[in-house]
Amino acid sequence: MTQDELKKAVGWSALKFIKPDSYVGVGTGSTASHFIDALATIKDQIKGTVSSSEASTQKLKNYGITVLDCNEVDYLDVYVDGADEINHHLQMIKGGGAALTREKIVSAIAKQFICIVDESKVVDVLGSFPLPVEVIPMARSYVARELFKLGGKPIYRQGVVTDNGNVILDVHDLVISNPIELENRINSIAGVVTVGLFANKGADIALVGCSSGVKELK
Ligand code: ABF
Repeated sequence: MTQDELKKAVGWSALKFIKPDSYVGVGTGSTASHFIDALATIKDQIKGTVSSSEASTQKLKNYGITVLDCNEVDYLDVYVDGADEINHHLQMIKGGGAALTREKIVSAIAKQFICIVDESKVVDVLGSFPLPVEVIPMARSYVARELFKLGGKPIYRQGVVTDNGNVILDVHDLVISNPIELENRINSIAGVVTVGLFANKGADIALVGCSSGVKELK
């Protein structure tokens, strides 16, 4: 199976976690896009969605799926989204699609986070994928210096402005042996909006697309 076929398989397999009359958080990226295709087939069974990006919002609305403002709901029953890397503790690197801030907000209000990935995203140690950090534009150089002190090599993601009007630094060469500690440390740097480490609050279940089928990691 191709990587996209594996992504489609997990995107559709997430439907079994969508209960009637639920509020659904929807992620961003190509795997989440397959989930939206699947969600469209049951759109009349859910109360609505909260989206993690303008791109996903557009796709949801094109299907006629209700998209609610995050401030209209107290919680989400489930959040379904991809990841760039996920370890065996279900901690993740996210943000390759530049949607990490809204993704972390949607994850925060969800009772359950279902991560949908193809097998290439599962790693023993996070960090081979450059760690995205969303930064207030005026603080870009200062934050880069602070990230360098942490042992990383921050690269400015040229030409990218997030849905929130901020910029992204992608931090290379990190070996993330303590994801929670690093998430908290980077969060404390003035000017950082969001770090793409989902470690304090990881996924509850990972659906992993493999050539032998979809496996559940808990
Ligand atoms: C999104 O999923 C982002 O956090 C992450 O970059 C992306 C993975 O992209 P894809 O599913 O296209 O591999 O939630």
